[in-house]
Amino acid sequence: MTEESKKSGFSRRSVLGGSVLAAGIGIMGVGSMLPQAAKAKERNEVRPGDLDDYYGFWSGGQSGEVRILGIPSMRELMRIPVFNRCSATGWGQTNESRKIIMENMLPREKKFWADKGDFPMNGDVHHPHMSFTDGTYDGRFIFVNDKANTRVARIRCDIMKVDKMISIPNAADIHGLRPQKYPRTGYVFANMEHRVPMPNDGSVLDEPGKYHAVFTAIDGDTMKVVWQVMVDGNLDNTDTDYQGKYAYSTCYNSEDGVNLAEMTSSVDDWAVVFDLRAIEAGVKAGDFKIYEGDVPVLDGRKKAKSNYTRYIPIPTSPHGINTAPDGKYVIINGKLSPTASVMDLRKLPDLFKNKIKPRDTIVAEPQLGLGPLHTAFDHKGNAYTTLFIDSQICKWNIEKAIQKYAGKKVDPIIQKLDVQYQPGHNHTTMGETKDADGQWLISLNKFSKDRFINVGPLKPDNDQLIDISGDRMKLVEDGPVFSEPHDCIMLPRALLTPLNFPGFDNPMWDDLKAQAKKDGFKSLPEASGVIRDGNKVRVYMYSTAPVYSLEKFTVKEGNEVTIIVTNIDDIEDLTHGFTLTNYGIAMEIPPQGSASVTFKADLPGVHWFYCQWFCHALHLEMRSRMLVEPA
Ligand code: CUK
Ligand code: CUA
Repeated sequence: MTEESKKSGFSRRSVLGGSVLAAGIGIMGVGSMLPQAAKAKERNEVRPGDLDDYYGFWSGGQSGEVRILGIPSMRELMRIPVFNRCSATGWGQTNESRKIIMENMLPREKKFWADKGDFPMNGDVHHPHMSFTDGTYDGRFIFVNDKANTRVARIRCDIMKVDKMISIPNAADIHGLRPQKYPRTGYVFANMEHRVPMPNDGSVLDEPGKYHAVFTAIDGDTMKVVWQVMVDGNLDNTDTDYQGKYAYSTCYNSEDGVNLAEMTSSVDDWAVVFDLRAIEAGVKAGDFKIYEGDVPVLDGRKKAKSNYTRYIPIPTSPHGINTAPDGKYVIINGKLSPTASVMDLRKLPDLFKNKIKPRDTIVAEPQLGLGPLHTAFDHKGNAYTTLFIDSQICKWNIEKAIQKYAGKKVDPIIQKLDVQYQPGHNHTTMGETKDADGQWLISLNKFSKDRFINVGPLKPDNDQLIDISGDRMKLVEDGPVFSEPHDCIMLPRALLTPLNFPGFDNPMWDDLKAQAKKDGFKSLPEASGVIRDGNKVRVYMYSTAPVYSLEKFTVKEGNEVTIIVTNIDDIEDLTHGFTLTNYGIAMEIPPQGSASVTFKADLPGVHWFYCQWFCHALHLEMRSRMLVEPA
């Protein structure tokens, strides 16, 4: 309680709670006389059995995962393990997931991880973005960054599983991430935030001039890094245009500092603009150096005076950078400055021809409030900016902000809405595509404080749903979430048609299919039996509710055992599992799919394995035995 509220005997909470309670009693008084169905449906209400209008894909922050939500219900529908180890599905333990996670690690990482359990089991996902075709979502992939371990992963949207994961060379972490919007993705751009010496071999500590950041372009189809550009300062967030010509990133720490005082000493930082055609031409012309991983690194630093980059001064420490759906404007959010800077994309060709000065590309700089972090858009030319320090969303009009900057007496601010509390990202339905529809806005708030019953020192974040279909923003729902979604995207459900069966043609099982053939089986779904190959034992079985095809099998202590389970049930929603008791092993086997796991049989005795996904009235009986004979 604040001093003032103590005196009055009211806290903000008790006042709010009181009014909600009073309103509730009022409704109950009337409601008790009316049949339940007569109550009008709220616009965000999704009644039992009804389906949501939108898919939401949420980053999972330091949980390392991605989550699928239904909007507007805010129900969490599914989790997609990405950079985390998943107890339920075996992600990070099955041979198939381990191959995806490890095959594109850098040689130095493979060496570092070889004796430590093979790969990092954590991640920090900030930015989930779908692939685009012609300026709008195409439903193929979702790309995510791992700030913690310098990785980028790709989720296949037909089966909602990761199919590629890569480490970014010459970088120390990956923060901002965006796919190219036009003509298609194409490039996926990834920002390195924390500058390190290059090469980072331990010989340099306090020589900031030797620290660098790189801007990375990944081919979204092959998931190979195609080029990098070295820049001054560090790189925070990034976005792309609707013409396929430019990408741009915010930069704080233009001072090249290595501590807080140094990083925030200058009044100006900048946005860096990348000219994609010039960079491609530079790669072709051989104007690059190779440091790590055979990736051409071009010099886009100021002193190189190249045509690859331009640096646009922005008040200190800008953060989010968001292209408006009209394809004309980019909003650069001030963070430490109470302003947002509006960059006009149509001025970039002249900037690169040096016909205008960098600041000439800025056509508005409205005062929005304290701590502008990210901006979302509707289809009517309005912007919605999160104000972290003010705990508000500011709705403002871009054209009016431009008119005001030009000297007209207009007020671009339309409304400020309190959110609870301290918003980071926000996002509108389809708001990062040319098809923004102005229906819903999500405010991803970093603190929930008193909004939910207390669950201890670690409290959920609060993702709030805001109805933006009318003239005024209206807060309609609180959504508690586990740490710590940074960002999300929302798209109409008609844009996605996920499969009910992954299908055996999924390349994920190519290795298993080939091995099953070699082991003499007609096909993977028909494989059942034990193959002994020296110290290696491969145990094939299929599962069909409620049994595994093997009732028991025997191995010797010390054998390297690979279990290959194929789920031949062809009923949707009929997942089986394989949990090997006291061996720390569990995996999901999707209908019409396989999974495999390898372990050392070093614990003699009878060990039951059972199915952990409820699949049948006799699900509890779905279990068999492994006998490990002592050596
Ligand atoms: S960042 Cu977290 S609030 Cu990593 Cu996109 Cu701005
Ligand atoms: Cu199969 Cu439970």
